[in-house]
Amino acid sequence: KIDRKQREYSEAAKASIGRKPQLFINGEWVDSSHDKVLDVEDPSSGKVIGQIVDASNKDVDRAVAAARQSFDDGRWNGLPPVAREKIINRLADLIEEHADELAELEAIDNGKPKGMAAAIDVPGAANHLRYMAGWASKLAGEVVQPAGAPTGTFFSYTQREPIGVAAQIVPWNFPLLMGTLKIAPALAAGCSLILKPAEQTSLTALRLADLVAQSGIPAGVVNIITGNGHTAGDQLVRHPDVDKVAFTGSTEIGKVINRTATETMKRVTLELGGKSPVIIMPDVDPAEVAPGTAQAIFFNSGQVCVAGSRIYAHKSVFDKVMEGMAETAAFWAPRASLDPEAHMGPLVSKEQHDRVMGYIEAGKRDGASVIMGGDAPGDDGYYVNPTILADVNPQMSVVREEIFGPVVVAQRFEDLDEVAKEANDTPFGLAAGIWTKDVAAMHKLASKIKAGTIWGNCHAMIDPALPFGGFKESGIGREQGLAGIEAYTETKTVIIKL
Ligand code: TXE
Repeated sequence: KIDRKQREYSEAAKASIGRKPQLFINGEWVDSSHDKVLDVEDPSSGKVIGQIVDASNKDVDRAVAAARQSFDDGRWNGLPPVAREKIINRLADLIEEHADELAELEAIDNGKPKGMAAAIDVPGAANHLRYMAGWASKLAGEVVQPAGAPTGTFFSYTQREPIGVAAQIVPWNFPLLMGTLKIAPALAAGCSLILKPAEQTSLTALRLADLVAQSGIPAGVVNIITGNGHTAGDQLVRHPDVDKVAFTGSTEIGKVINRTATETMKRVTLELGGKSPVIIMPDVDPAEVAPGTAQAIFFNSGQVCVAGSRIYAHKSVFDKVMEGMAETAAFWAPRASLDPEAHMGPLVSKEQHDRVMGYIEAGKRDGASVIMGGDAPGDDGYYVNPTILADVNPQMSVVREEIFGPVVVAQRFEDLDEVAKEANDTPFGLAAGIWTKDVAAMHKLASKIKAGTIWGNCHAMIDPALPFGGFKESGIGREQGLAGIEAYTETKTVIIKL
């Protein structure tokens, strides 16, 4: 049962939560043009704890104008790259200096355990900034010999230039991490930007704005505005002075954004939903594998785009893997996010809670059997017990659709060629996990699975240096690595006749 005593906030968290609803535009905290606000909820208790601005179209225009001006006058992209690198690293230092406060705020706002936020989200945010800061001074074009002209008759080269103003729209599952993951390459490339966090989880992005102001990033380069997606988000995507849109969220909204952005030919990167398969081969030790495949789905309450939500275990190890996963139930039992014992918190919102419970009920109705969980603790927060459904078939909604909760569907397989087909039988293509000691089988299967990232004997190992993105309906483009910063540049070719 949920320990209600573990819900006391620190003074620093109270100060952040109680701040006046404002927007961070042109290096300053400003009031909205209207008085519409959105409630901030603590999903561990279901209580409203504060308010944020629901930005108006005028607010969005103001933020875009600030970004545009800061880009056009070169106050950031005109700096020597090493100067940008130093300032981005300073922002990473500030995040590390405020690590405990940011982890607590994230836990309160999103519901994830504070220990997880402290171990994953906050250091990850600093790492993404540091990694991309280094690219600022290393981005370069190349000298290219024209194929149809004799050597020495033309001198031609390419150069990488920042795209301009980027609108960055992020979801609620890793609010601070997603926000910094988006701003890091944009800043390193020399872009100016407007970041819009999700309406459910804006507190750490607002605190990040304070740190941006202290970091030495010039005013107007980073603007952070809160508000609804279908209003403020949509206005950002439509705005003619925005050159690029970077979005992480649902495939449904990704399609809408892609269509809207195309009208003004904006550059677009989209990181969307997934239904990632986890394939467990016959040679594994089930006792070793089960904690890893449990973590693949239950980490962050399953609210992870790459969550290992479809298990395909070879029939010879299926039962043992299921037993091993069921033994992790106590470890993953949901607790309040500030409970030091928590490994899994509530879901982010009532909407998400009801959505996930709706899928579980649909699975049961369709004939799935419940190996573990399948219910909710019934507290006033948005908790769902970690759930494993078996006896499912490929037509069921629990197998086909992204649930985005602590719910995994488990199936047996016999034939290796068949399992690749089953794993690929999805509109998504974000990630996959393969568990085996057989190196050749691992590589063969890795080449057959249509997904942007394949993990072997691990899951959700995400790193700033490794390109990340989706095949099929899981997205467009890549974030992180060199590809991640190149996505914030245009290539210019210069050809000079000698
Ligand atoms: O996502 P939305 P929601 C999936 C997951 C989840 C489902 C619904 O399956 O259950 O989506 O979540 C902004 N123009 N993922 O409804 O709506 C919005 O304000 C511009 C997977 O919360 O996609 C928020 O900042 N922006 C995913 C962001 O988009 C718009 C993570 C995400 O919200 C907009 C989140 C519009 N018209 C959900 N409408 C992942 N890939 O990790 C909304 N937004």
